[in-house]
Amino acid sequence: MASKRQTEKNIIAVGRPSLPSLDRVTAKLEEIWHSGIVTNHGPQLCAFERTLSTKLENGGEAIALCNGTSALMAALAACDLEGEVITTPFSFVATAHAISSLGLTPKFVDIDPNSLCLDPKKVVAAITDKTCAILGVHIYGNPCAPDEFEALAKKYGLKLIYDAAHAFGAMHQGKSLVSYGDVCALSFHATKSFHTIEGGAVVTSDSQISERIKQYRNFGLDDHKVAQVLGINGKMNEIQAAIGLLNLEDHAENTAHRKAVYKRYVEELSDLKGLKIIQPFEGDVSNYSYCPLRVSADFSLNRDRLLSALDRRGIIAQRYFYPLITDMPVYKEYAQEFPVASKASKEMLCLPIYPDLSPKDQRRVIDIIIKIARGIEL
Ligand code: T4K
Repeated sequence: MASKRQTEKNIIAVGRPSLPSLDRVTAKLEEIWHSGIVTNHGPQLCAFERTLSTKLENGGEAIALCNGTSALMAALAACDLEGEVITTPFSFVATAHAISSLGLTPKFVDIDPNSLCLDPKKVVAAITDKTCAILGVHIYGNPCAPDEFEALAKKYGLKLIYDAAHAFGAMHQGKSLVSYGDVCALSFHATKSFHTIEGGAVVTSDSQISERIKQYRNFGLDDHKVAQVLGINGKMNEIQAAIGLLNLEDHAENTAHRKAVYKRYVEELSDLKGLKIIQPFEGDVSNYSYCPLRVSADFSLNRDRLLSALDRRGIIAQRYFYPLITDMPVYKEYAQEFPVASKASKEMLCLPIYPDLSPKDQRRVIDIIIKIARGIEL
């Protein structure tokens, strides 16, 4: 939750939602008010899903839901799974919650040290006859080995589901990241580079999966309003969809601003010993949602002390993701050694990045880090 302090002036937060101008929002609200339809698959939602499906360019269908967690649950439910789902401990806890809340068992596997996503070699070693699916996460919008996992899923007859909460607009080898896997789930939370305030979507090219998702998000009801399967109320309302339509119009421009912010960090911080910004791999296109900085042992402060030093100066970076999911009390039965994930969890720090971050404020962040690196300010 955003603390009171994060809403104070002069605080530089890790992110700020890109908001369409109020006059455009007002025009949309007037449309909605005149229609009298505020939820349950109204005209805004239909227009949003249509535009989104075209924009994502994967030839599949985008189905909007009320948030990314419901989208993940819907994606898993639509695959009709039973048994163990292999996933990463280095993610937001919603990844594991979606698995557990459907009565499936998460099986956590360590990550790759470069991508910080699930490591395909370690996944192979973890597959058993109980495994039904792999749930990879495109951490910070970087691809979770899509080609390797597609091959693995085919070889072992597993479903491949992607948590693409961070991946809207990101590309791998010329293809949208949402094209990979049987189904993938996006988050459109306000902290994401594209958002609907709260919201999410499932993207799939499999028509059977998409029909199941539509039923799941609407209490499991069929066209005669009779529940055929277990479902939830996962519907996105008309105001969320309208904000989505407006934000889609602004998305390219917002991404260009994010990219400029990201590039300035790379230019200014890359030479500092012990600091490394995670950069897109060759052939990948980032959405610049995050600016993930690795603070290794040869930096003058450890990650947590750097976090506090920034915080004391009004800069709120975030430890995405600390603690590991398997170190949280709710998942304590799965606690074990994940050396690569554990190191990442202690070293990664996401720096402020958003389209409206002014060059002056970014300068403040950069100057403090440079001074700390030189031992001038601690
Ligand atoms: N899978 C993955 C991999 C995910 O990362 C997430 C969500 C999900 C699944 C589930 O999707 P959703 O069900 O959430 O759609 C945030 C978000 O709440 C969460 O959506 C997100 N991941 C997670 C990584 O981060 P916090 O706790 O970091 O947010 P908070 O409130 O501290 O906000 C961060 C900064 O943004 C603050 O410093 C202030 C600023 N802010 C925030 C909000 C909400 C604003 O300026 N305005 C705002 O309205 O969790």
